[in-house]
Amino acid sequence: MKDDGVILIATGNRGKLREIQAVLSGIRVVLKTLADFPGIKEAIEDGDTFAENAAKKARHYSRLTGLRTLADDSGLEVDALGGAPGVHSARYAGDGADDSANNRKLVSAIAGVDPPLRTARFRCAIAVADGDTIEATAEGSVDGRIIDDPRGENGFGYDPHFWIPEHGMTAAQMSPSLKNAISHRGRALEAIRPSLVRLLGGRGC
Ligand code: ITT
Repeated sequence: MKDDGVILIATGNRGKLREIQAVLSGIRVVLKTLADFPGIKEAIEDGDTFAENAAKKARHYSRLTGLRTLADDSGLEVDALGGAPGVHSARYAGDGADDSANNRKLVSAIAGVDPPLRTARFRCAIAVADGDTIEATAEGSVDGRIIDDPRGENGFGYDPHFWIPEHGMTAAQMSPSLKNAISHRGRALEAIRPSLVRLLGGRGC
């Protein structure tokens, strides 16, 4: 039987990891990360949906480590680009692309589209696996618009180009706590929290 007090947060993305750790800090559990497993083989993310990829990652890392594992698959869907970059968000500008290259490609792809038609959303799917068994899943999203000029220094990824009208700022201008309160990831994590607390032996604060 799994050690109920330990969970692996299986992401190689430091921005995601920071946000997940902050939201889960209220649950009394030991959070392991991939840094605890140097050289671990990376999961293949070849699913068509965020939910499929989250489940693939959670199963993959749980099988390899023997730990209960939480994985996040997320990305940006831009309506004027037919939903791109979607599940390819991390590699939009090519394999190994960094955030700046992805953002440059985004801004150039959307050039000439009128502001009212620049609607977009971040989506996040989270899965918790124990070996091959998916024990819990949740999804969250947040709506916004794509702007040409980056604003803000916080967050990661596409945040500086993702304008959230209700807040009058980009996701990169938000404090970490505000972003976690309203973001796709924050919402998915809140939705999965009760299942996590149950799976982890009722160790919620
Ligand atoms: P892991 O698979 O190791 O978790 P990854 O970065 O490859 O890390 P994904 O395949 O889920 O993760 O791709 C997510 C990409 O979507 C991420 O690299 C960003 O480009 C973008 N993204 C997701 N959430 C975001 C957020 O909160 N703010 C900005 N960009 C985000």
